[in-house]
Amino acid sequence: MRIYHSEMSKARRARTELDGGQLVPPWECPERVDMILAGLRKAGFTEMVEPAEHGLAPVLAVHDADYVDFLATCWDDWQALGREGEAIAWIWPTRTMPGRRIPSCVDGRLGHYALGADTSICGGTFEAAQASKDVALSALDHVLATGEPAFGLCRPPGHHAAVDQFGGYCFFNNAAVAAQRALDAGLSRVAILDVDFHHGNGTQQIFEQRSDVLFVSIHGDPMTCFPYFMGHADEVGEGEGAGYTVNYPLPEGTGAEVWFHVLEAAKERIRETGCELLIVSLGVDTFEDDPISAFKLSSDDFTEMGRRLGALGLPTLLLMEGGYAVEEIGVNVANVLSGMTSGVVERG
Ligand code: OKP
Ligand code: ZN
Repeated sequence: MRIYHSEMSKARRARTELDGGQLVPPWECPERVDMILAGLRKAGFTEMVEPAEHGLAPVLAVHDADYVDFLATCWDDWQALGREGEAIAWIWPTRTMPGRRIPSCVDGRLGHYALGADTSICGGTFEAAQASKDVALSALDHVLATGEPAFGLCRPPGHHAAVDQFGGYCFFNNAAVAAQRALDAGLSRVAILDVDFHHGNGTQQIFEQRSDVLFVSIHGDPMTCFPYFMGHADEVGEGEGAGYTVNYPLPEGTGAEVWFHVLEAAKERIRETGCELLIVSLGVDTFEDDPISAFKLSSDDFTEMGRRLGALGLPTLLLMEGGYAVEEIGVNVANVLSGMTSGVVERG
């Protein structure tokens, strides 16, 4: 399987994340990229490819132009104020104080465009986000041209990024950008299956009123898990999109037996909806030793995940999302890819 990745993904090296009342080094670190590449090489994957530049047009097809402009200018605006730390949102329009205008100053704009305080903006963030969507788009081009699966080693991840908000380590929604591009290239319907531990709130928000992208997510119950305010089972899409959003929240502590049972239900929804392309938001933070998540999949379970995903028999684009057990992230990702390329196709 072809692996797309970019050295520019490592241009974002944030120093601070607000976590449990403290500023800690971010869990989402550039070392993840090298550990994944090392794991893939060790598993025998040799075809590593740098992405082609795709520009901002595919990003602007799903994200708001003012939001993209904010990401492009935020760090310079912040630095112009002589600030020492990284740019972190700290006040928001809220239920009792709905913001009706977008502030002009950077602190106000941060509150408007951020969905949480966990993710700081630092130098290199915009460049890394651009590299990440180029990785997704180049991997998509390969899948569309060949029908073969491809892996986009996206970093930073994307599934929390909404039409005009960043957070949860995400800036551009790589899976959404790729899905829209596939539709613009002529496909009629695309499935995005999000297996990251955290609910893909951004992907859901981008597509929840549409029927041309089926969004299916298996994740920690938002009653106790980030991002807390989206991902319940009764969120099923709206208007034209009714029935095209499918959420499977699961309790903390969920292990392989239940998780794979739910995966088969998710696959059935994808089969019956008639999708021409499968995009997998591939977080491996469902791993039992993940430091910020709470499912119990083993490294071997990721091989089984790949086999079961491959059994759908659809052209498949795998895009990296989360995974913070850095020592094991390489083997876990490699196992998904190995499982996918080794499997037998089931009949739908
Ligand atoms: C991103 B992805 C830990 C802080 C959590 C947000 C988690 C973002 C997960 N206490 N920060 O879905 O893997
Ligand atoms: Zn996650």
